[in-house]
Amino acid sequence: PTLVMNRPNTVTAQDKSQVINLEAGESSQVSFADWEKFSFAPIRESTVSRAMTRRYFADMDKYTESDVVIVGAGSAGLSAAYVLAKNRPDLKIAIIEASVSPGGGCWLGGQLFSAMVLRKPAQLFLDEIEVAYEDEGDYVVVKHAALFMSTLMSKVLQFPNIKLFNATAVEDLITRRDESGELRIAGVVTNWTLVALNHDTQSCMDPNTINCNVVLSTTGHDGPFGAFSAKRMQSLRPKGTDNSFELGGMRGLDMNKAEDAIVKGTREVTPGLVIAGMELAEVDGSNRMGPTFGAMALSGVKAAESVLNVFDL
Ligand code: AHZ
Repeated sequence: PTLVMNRPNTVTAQDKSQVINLEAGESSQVSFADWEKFSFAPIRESTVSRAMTRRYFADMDKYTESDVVIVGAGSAGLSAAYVLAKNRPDLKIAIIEASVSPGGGCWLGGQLFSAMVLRKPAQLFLDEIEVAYEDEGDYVVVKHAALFMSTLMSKVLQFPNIKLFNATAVEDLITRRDESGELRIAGVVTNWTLVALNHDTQSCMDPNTINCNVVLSTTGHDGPFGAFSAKRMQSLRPKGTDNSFELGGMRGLDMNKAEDAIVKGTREVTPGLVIAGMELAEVDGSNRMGPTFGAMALSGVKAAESVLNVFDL
């Protein structure tokens, strides 16, 4: 049998005699049986540039007024994005991820091990996104964390109302004072991550902005890139002032306490800003849970609910 690629997307095995073997571009089939006759459809280099840049700038134009901006494409952020986009196809959702490669700390189960543990009832989220697992009673095991992350990411990226801007960092928050004088988060200030990392070495690299109704921050626990919005809120409302925003600081590891606390605590922490995932441990001073991922998925689910509550819908 010869492998035949029927355009688009379906791959079937067929007997070589059934394959009409024409030049690519002229046929609805490409046979891998005869590489001598193989060639790609022609293209001009500028066409490739335009194909990318036209779409990117159209997306920038479209999402500069978003309904929701999710900061950080780790397990909590992407779980929230999935639930939000699935339930509310009318909302425009921008995901801003500082790294070139989205996924955060969810490519391995822990240390350098592959298998990923999720305590029940987080298996319900795996059922929803159709990731297989072994049932071990109180917990389930996915054979590779990358299977969870790649499946989740692939589903998120297919929603028409989501745009992921990766290699882009949120470097500040847009703030407003409402009539009562309370600070409200009204969007994010962005820059290419490579630019954000070079503000000390170059001048005049002003940022860009995205306005939105609600920011969902899921930037992980404190580190070079972590806990971004929590730390910015602390500096916007410093200790000793009225209405100060103080950070509890993430505590040591306690799986049992940590996972419940993160899911229960996921909320709008200040008007216009919902915080979920491990960034919340820095706000509330809750424990870390280490290599068990159920709380990240379900904190994402609860964050989606909190975001919709901000809209009062
Ligand atoms: O690159 C970051 C990562 O992909 C991204 N990020 C951070 N700051 C950003 C900024 N602008 C844009 N200013 C930013 N993106 O946020 C993502 C965070 O992903 P994560 O996997 O670190 O966070 P999470 O809360 O989804 O999952 C954390 C999982 C746990 S628990 C744990 C422990 O207890 O030890 N450790 C990890 C990694």
